[in-house]
Amino acid sequence: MRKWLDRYYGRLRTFKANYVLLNLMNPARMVHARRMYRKYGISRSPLLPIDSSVMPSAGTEQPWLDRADARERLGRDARIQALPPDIRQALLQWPDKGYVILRGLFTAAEVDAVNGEIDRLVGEGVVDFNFTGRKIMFAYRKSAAVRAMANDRRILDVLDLLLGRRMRLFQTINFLTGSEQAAHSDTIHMTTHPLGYLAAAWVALETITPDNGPLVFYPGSHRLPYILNPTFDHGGGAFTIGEDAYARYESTVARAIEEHHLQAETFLARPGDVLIWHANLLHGGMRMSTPNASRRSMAAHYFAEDVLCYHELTQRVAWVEEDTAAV
Ligand SMILES: O=C(O)CCC(=O)C(=O)O
Repeated sequence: MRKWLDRYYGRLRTFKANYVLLNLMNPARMVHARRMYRKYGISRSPLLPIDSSVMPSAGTEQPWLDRADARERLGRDARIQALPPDIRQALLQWPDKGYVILRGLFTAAEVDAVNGEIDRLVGEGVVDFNFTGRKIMFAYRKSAAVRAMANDRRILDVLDLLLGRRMRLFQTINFLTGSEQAAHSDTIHMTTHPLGYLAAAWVALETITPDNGPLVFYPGSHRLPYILNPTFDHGGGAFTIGEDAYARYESTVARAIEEHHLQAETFLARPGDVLIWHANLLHGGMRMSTPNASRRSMAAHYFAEDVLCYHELTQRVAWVEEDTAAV
């Protein structure tokens, strides 16, 4: 039954009209998008399908650390100078590498609290795995401990500094095992206008070894051009999203990794370690060499509160809660 529903849901998701209908039925969730459409002069209804091909190009800006002089400006920044040397070093590599590692950010007690909450929520059926069978989406809405970790002020402060705007939580994903997800950039799923105002924080909730499917990432890949709908054959049409659009996207990314000779790194971590990555950093989940090994972790995605967030691949605006710190 579950498999049949998933397949049915999968097909349903290709019809753009469904999203228009869902948007129409959820006016409260469209408030942010409407405000951003006005702000950025996007002259079409936010109910309708959108992707980067219809975004205005005039006057769009880049995050300050994506610009050519990023390294120098960051080095001179007073906030960076005031940080302890290890954190300063970690942050200084952002413009070139596109990631920052913060070791030991969360205590064992904080990690245990989140793990306990996830077990409880899964056990009580309050949250469940999505169609991938590996991801528990939006658990922050159901648990104060998850919410507190995702909205940790130290993470938000780093994100605000790196992106140059006030960042806010959009979504959390909790894992009990590895995702084994192919390399991708978050911007294909959660796109912003202007581009680049998104980042993710990944928290190790147990020891991450080469065997339990660690996060894998490609340092420096964030500097490659964004791979978005106009730059690959996604197979979609006027009324439908390409049924295998994501597989086509993944092949395009795999080719880019090969062409640019990108070298993978893995995030081997202790519980409480955090890796923050750039909107366009290519990353995914390594194969689990021990099948179904436990790999408790949480990915949280954030975007700047005064930009438009939408879903490039499924061509719809994101539904944004007004306050993700207190749901
Ligand atoms: O945790 C993983 O294995 C991958 C996570 C990921 O790709 C993401 O959250 O964007």
